[in-house]
Amino acid sequence: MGNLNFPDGFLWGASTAAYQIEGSWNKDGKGESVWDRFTHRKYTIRNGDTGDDACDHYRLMPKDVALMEELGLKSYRFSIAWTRVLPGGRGKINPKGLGFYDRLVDRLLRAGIMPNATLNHWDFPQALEDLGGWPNRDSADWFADYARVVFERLGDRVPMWATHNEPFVAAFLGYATGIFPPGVSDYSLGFRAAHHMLLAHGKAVDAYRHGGYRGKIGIVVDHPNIVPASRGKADVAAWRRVFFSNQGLLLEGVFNGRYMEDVMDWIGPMKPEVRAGDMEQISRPIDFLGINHYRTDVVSANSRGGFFKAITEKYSAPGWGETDMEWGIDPQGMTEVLKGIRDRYGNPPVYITENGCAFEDRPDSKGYVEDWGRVDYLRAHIRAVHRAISEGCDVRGYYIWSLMDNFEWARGFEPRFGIVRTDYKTMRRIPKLSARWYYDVIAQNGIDE
Ligand code: IFM
Repeated sequence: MGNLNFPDGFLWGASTAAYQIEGSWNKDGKGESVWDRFTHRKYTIRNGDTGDDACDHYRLMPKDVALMEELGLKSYRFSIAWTRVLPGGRGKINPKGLGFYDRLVDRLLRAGIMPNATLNHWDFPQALEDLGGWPNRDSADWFADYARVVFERLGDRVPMWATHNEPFVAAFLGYATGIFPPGVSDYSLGFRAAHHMLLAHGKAVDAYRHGGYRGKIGIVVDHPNIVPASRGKADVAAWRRVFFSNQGLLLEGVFNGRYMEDVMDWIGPMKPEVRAGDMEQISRPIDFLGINHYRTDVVSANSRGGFFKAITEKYSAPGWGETDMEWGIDPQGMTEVLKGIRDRYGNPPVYITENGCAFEDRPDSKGYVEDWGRVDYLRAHIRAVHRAISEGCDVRGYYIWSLMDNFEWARGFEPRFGIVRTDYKTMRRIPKLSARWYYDVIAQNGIDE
C-alpha cells in the first residue's frame, strides 16, 4: 500500500472549545455566559448536564498541554471564554481570566504546538444578552472591543485567529429555533443576529489589522455537504433557500460582499436591516476560511417543511452507517465541500478546523478504548481531504474534533467525540486507539492509500 503524502508544513491538530472543556464556570472572577444561564435551567440539556465542571481543563491545563505534546499535535485549536476576560462582556478586564489564556499560549509554544485561538465559540456574556444579545446591533462593537483586549494581550504570540466558530449555529439555534441559548424562537431575530455576527467579525478583522499583528485571521463556518434531492426546479430552489440563508449567507457575505437577492426576497420581512457600508465591513479580506465538516444533508422541497418549506435528510454513503449524533457518514462529502469553496470563492486557503465523530465507547477495565469506528471515519475523511488537495483545493491543515470527550451542548456528556477518553468521575484522560493512530498520521505527514 502506498502513502498519501500531504504538503510540507501541513498543520495537524485537534480542537476544543472553552465551555465544552474548561469547567470552573464561576471561578477566578469569571462572569456568567448564556450557556451558564441556559444549562442551569431545568429541561434544557439531556440528563440535566451542565458545563459547570466539564473536563476541568481550567485546572488541568498544564497536564492537557503535556498530553497534546505526547500525541504529537502540531497545533491546538481552542476558544477563549469572553466572560473570563470581561466578566460583564465589556468594561472591566479580569486579569486572572486573561492570565489563564496567557499561560496556555506560553505552554503550547514551549511544547512546540501552534496556538490557534477562536474568540467566540458561542458562550456570549449573559450581561450583554440582557441588553438584547446579538440581535442588538451594538453587539458588533462589543465584540470588536473584546477582540481588541485579547489581541493586545496574546496577539504577539498567537499566529492564527478565528473571529467566530459556526456563528449561525448560535444565531439560528439561539434565536430562531431556540434549542440553544437564549432559547428564543423568532426567525427575524435569528437573521438579525446572524447579520450582526458578521458585522462583528468584520470589525474584529479591522481591529487585528490596525494592531499590526503578524498572524492570520479568518472565520469558521459549519459546512455539511448540502445537496438538492434532485435536479428538479423545486428541490433546487429549496436547496438554495436552505444553503444561502445559512452557510451560503456567510460565505457570500464574507467573500463576495453580498447576500443572495432571491433568498432575501424569500425571507421577506424577516430579513435583517443592512445599512450602507455593512457589506464592505463584512467582506474585509481574511487570511483563511475554517471549515467544520461532519456530514452530508439532502434537501427536498416540501410545503410542510417549516420556515424554509424544505425537508433536510441525512445521507450515508453505501457501506457507512451513522454516528451517535445520528449524522450520516459520507466521506466523499468532504471533497465536495472543498471543491465547492474552491470553485465559488476563488480557492482561498482553507483549514479543516473540525472533523470527527461521536461513537459509543466500550472501555476495557483500564479505561482504554479501541475505537476502530472512529479510525475508519477519520481515515476516510483525511483521504477525502487529500483527494481535494490533489484536485487543486488549497487546504493547509486538519483538526480533529475533538481532543477529548467533552460537553456536547444540548446533548450533554453522552456523545463522545474525543480521541482521548475523559473519565468524568476522576477526570483522567486516557488516549484511545484513534489517538495512537493519529500520532502516526502526523509523524508521517500522510496516510495509507
Ligand atoms: O461540539 C461541536 C462544536 O462545538 C462545534 N462543531 C460541531 C461539534 C460537534 O457537534
